[in-house]
Amino acid sequence: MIEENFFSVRMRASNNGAHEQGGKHISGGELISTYGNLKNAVNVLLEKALSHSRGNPDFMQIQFEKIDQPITRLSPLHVGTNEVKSVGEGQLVARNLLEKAGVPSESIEKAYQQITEFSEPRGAILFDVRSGIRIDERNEKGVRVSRVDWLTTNFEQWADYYKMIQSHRVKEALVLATKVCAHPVTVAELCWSDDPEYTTGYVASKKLGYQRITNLKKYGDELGCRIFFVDGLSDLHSYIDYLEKQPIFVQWEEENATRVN
Ligand code: PML
Ligand code: MG
Repeated sequence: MIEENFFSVRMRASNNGAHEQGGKHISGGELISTYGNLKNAVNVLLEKALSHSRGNPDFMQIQFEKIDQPITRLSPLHVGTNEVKSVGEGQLVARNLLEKAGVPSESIEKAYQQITEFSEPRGAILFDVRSGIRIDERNEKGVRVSRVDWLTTNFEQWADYYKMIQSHRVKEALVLATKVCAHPVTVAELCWSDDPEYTTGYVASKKLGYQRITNLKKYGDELGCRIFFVDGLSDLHSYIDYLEKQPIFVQWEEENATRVN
């Protein structure tokens, strides 16, 4: 049998120069592709960055590399949607969910005190729930979760089954949250987009699943947020290595599903 090779394809785009030269982050994207699909994969990421509401990029990098490790398959987190009427209500729901997921309330408070600062990195912040401090040491870069994907046909079957919108954005976010929450030290993730036209965000955890919250920031706001709350992290390097390098395919099996609607 011929083993098929898979490739990690990554894109980052910015305006006013490259990110490392202080350019404004416009868009980023991750895919896993076969060799035969690379042209299409590159094109998907190119399109994503060329039509972004954060603006037009004047720098873009798209790269691919062969994946040498075996790819782990994970079931998608269960999804719930919390309809809220205001940002205030949405943020209250987010805090309650974080607490339910196991983040101590003092730690949530400390994270929220630094939320503007935590919006600056283009990647995620790692936040230790015991000390209440940021621990990733990645400054303005943050940690970028990579090597993740979900085959479109399988995603569409999942979306049909649960009557979810077939949104590329939801797919990407759910894939990322599924990978992050599968690691034992992750207690929860808090996220909202840096896209000024998108106000829905989520809290995710193994226990609660992927809990969407329909209003977590004001329309027009370009400040996003992505915080991974961690507990018991003894090896920062291996956690970051998991997030950046361990290849994951999300794969949904109808027979394991529980219909919720
Ligand atoms: C992003 O676009 O960067 C994050 C989107 C998070 C919410 C996606 C959803 O609607 O579930
Ligand atoms: Mg974005």
